[in-house]
Amino acid sequence: MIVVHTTELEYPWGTLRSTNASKVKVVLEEKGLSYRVERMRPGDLWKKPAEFLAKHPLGKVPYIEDGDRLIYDSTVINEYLEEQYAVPGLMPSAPIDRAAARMFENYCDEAILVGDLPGLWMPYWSPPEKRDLERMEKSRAGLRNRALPFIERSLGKKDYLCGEFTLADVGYMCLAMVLEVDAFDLGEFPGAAAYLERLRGRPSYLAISPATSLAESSGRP
Ligand SMILES: N[C@@H](CCC(=O)N[C@@H](CS)C(=O)NCC(=O)O)C(=O)O
Repeated sequence: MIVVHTTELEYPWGTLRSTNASKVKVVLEEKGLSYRVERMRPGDLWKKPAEFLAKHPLGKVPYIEDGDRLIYDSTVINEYLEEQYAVPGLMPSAPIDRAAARMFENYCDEAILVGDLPGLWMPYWSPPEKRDLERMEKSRAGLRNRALPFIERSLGKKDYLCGEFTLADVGYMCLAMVLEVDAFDLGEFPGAAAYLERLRGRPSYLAISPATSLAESSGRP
């Protein structure tokens, strides 16, 4: 059984999860693999005790253990899962289409998960009175100026970024998760709104949905 190491906590405003680790949970669910979630205390994520650094040299989540194999970095893990557990396949077959899927994933990692999303997401790990509202508003503006027009443009009339659901869409499911907690107004972006709702409708989203408790999202047998 695969073990996913991550950080997840329940709050009155929903269950919050590491965005990068959520990418991995979605792929494990999409592939129907058996896995178990091991949750690290957020304090350890920042203090980086030696036993944690021994597993992930950067002291980040996610990392997975698949038997005696240890793999870190959500993109690397998902590529590993795709190659090791090939059915159902989550990548297009032609090299140029595979490159397109990787570019969409790279955009999500850099412009969203590292770029504009943390400023909106991190404050939710604190009570409302301790949140930096200015930082949150700046992040929302960043998403409106960059990622959301990109999604709108890239989708065109397609249901998913590469036509069918692929690894390209997985990171955007984490955007869907954060914007659900934030009740973000997507009125200006009807294509992106429909896309994010489509992603929320996939059964794999239940493993990362803010409405799913920790007890209900600890893995699959
Ligand atoms: N590129 C890495 C990024 C991992 C990452 O930044 N994870 C966050 C949680 S979502 C983390 O562990 N942050 C703690 C830190 O940066 O020290 C991946 O995709 O796995």
